[in-house]
Amino acid sequence: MRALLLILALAAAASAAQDQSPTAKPFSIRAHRYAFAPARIEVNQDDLVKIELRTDDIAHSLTIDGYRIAKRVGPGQPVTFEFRADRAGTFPFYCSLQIEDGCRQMRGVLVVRPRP
Ligand SMILES: [Cu+2]
Repeated sequence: MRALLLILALAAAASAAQDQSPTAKPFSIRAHRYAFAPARIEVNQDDLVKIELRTDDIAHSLTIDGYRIAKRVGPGQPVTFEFRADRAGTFPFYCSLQIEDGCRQMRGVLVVRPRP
């Protein structure tokens, strides 16, 4: 009897967790000399953000200090990464690989809309 109650409790917890599961938000971002496309991504707080980053020219990075993210990408070697947008706000991102001066101009912004 106790085992049955435990199973019911676990099932209820699992379905509750599923109800609250955030929407996965996929983005494809291309880094190139000297910009990101798109340069602005908008998500809702707690979304699971999935970014596929690629470049066709030289190595770049996508660095979001506010989320402690720094991903390097090389030509022909796309990288995919995920993070939970758990803090609302406007977070600049940039290319931290400044092999070429132009990379200093590579700027973008992550906007995380606060949950209602
Ligand atoms: Cu760059």
